[in-house]
Amino acid sequence: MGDCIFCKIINKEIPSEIVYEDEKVIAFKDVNPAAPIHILVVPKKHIETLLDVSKEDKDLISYIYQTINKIAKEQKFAQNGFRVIANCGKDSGQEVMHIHFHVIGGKKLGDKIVD
Ligand code: DGP
Repeated sequence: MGDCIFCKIINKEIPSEIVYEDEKVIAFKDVNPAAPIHILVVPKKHIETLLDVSKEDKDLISYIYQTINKIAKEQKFAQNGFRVIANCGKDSGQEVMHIHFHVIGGKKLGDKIVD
């Protein structure tokens, strides 16, 4: 959609370090990494927040997790483990209003999910 930064990345109007792409999803390195591995997995369909996910997105959401699985194996961090985070709305600090899944790893992560 017009001003969405992730739509611009999808449309290659803004450069990014893409690690995976197909017709349904794109995955690229987070510009501000929280860990050695920090990849954002993003559906190409513009969905603003997790609250906007509907029944028609059933296959897409499953596909996103299958893609995360594939990337983790290809990039060899599946074995060591990783964390997936999806922020939604104000209290979560969601900055980009296009759903995305943070895939974080490459080190032993803290045992608290939130601080
Ligand atoms: P969230 O708070 O869940 O909305 O996280 C948005 C993430 O997107 C944040 O970790 C930084 C990242 N990000 C924002 N703009 C860009 C960009 O232009 N390029 C890349 N690669 N990442 C971005």
